Amino acid sequence: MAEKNFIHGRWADPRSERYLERENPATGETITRFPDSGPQDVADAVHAAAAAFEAWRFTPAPRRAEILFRAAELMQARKEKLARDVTLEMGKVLPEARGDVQEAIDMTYFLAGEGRRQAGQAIPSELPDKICFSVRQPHGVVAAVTPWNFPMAIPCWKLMPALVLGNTVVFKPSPYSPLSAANLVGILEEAGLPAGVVNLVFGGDQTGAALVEERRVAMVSFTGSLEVGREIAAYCARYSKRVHLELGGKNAIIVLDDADMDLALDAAVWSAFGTSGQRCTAASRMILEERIAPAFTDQLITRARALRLGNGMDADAEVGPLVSQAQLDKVERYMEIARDEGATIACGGARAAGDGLDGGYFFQPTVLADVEPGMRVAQEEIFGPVTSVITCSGVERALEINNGVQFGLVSAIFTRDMSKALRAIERLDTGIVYLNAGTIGAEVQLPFGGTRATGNGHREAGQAALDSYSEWKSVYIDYSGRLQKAQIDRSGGAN
Ligand code: UN1
Repeated sequence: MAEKNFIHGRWADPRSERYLERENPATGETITRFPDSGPQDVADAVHAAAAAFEAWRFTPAPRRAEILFRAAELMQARKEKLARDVTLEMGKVLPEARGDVQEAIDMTYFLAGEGRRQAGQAIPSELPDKICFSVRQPHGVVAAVTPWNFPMAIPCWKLMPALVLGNTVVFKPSPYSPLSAANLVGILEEAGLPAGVVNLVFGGDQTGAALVEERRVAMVSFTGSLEVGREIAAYCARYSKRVHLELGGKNAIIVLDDADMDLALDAAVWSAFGTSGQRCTAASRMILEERIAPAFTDQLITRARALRLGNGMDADAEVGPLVSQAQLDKVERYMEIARDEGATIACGGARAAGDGLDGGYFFQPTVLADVEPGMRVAQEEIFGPVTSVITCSGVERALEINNGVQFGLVSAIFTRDMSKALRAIERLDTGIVYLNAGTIGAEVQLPFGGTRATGNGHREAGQAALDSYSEWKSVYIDYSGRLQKAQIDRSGGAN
């Protein structure tokens, strides 16, 4: 079986004639082949998107949105099959894969609703007989370069706002999640999207780079690593391309000594080890107030040890594999780094084997203790089932440690003290803050994104997404019949 690119409404073999393979990360078995697209394929896709732009941008937004509604309905109808493909290709356990698809559905319905909103401002002029308003304009061709960890949800975060605003898209998914990409684009085709409005090119880093560098790409929306994101930002700055970046996190759960410990513990286990820690929003730090730290850490270790690793298709699996050998190697290297810096591997710390796990990329849920805030394991995004326990003297120090990393995606704090809670909400320097809930589980109707190195100030999701995928046009209509000069003609006021 081999996937095809989708260019100008047709499923096509790559002109490069090269293919890559994807394996099931739980078993190592090959599940599909897909194009390793070359510059010609990318150019064809961008050409198709550029050619489709004029007609699509002038299709009334509510009409565009109807296609999104249909796509959401199709996703809903096929939810189980879509979820199984997510598990098959990237390993998360089936209930989480269903959540991924549900988030894609939610986002698609939400943005379809924007077909009849997209409001601008109507605002007074400083001159008589003059009307002022603002409207949103699409950018043109949007390149959506997406990761594998939410292979249904994140493409929808990017494609749906782009489309409802009248942009056309070239979609380059991660080479680790080709099935979901083909499923999503197939659904958009079936929902009635005109040819060229969404194009799909499979490939690796070089395909992504060729897409970013295509002259007719007006905007790049990228979710992935900090290193690649910075390269994209630098390139886009040079050529005045719009850019949206989502580059990860080093999120913490703060537990103060008055917190509901059982609740905090449930949240810690779910946020640190859900999706095997492969979420931008994963809790990779636990910042614990000294008095409760020993007991909390002990229980966290007990809970981590009890988690059942397994193929995500198995009903009793709680934690699936990592996505790839490279990711497994990376997580393993961090165990060396942790030891070298003086941290203690309190549980886990190694690959998991036996019991049917041998063929997959499984890593044991890991708790690192004796971690200081400045250590690399407490500063760098690991993207695996690893969390670092850091102790602190009180809420002020907890906030300082929380904010003392380069990323700023999510913070969570557990406390029953309202003053401390409100103070923390104000001071936690992240794009998302949770009180008495873990770090994962953002909903589609609120802005999603982070401060500092996590992004470039843009947000996905919520109505904030509209700002990323459009720009404003301000319109002045003067019906006075004479030349009126703003700032200079000042009759009738205080002067
Ligand atoms: C991501 O990991 O990049 O809040 C996205 C959450 C999910 C989205 C995660 N709704 O964990």
